Amino acid sequence: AAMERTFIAIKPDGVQRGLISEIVSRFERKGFKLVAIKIVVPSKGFAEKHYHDLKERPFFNGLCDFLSSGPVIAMVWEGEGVIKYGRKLIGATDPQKSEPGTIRGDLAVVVGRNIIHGSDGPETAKDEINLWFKPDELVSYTSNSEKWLYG
Ligand code: YYY
Ligand code: MG
Repeated sequence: AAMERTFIAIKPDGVQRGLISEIVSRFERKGFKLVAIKIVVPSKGFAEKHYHDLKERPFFNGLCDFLSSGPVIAMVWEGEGVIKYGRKLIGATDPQKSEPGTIRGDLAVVVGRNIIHGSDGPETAKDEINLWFKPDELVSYTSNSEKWLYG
């Protein structure tokens, strides 16, 4: 896979439970590069935009209420294969089914409080990055580790 970017968000439960550094650390230690980060309380309408694909699902309203209930850490991570591998680091949607070693497997218990969001493909990654960030909030830089990570 080529160098790509994905949108990752720590939801209000992850923030309130003091898991920001734990989650950032897992992406950072893997070798992915942080290119944007901010803390924001999304409005209900903004949450509905973010989750628009799920608007017919019975949990949609509760999900959007929850995402907009407090501070969220919005991030963009860059790296080879980061969209797909980011989802692997996160684990299955339902923490009861997430493997140990994954973020949700290690740190969450129920699907309605699964602490983290990650884009599920190249198209959603592009759309979500554009929804949450202005272009000038993304920082392009060369990490000193790059030559050791990629050879
Ligand atoms: O991408 P991911 O977060 O793993 O799952 P989605 O199917 O996109 O659902 C988004 C979000 O909705 C999920 O993280 C929790 C919530 N949810 C739920 O509350 N109940 C479900 N049965 C399915 C999803
Ligand atoms: Mg999803």
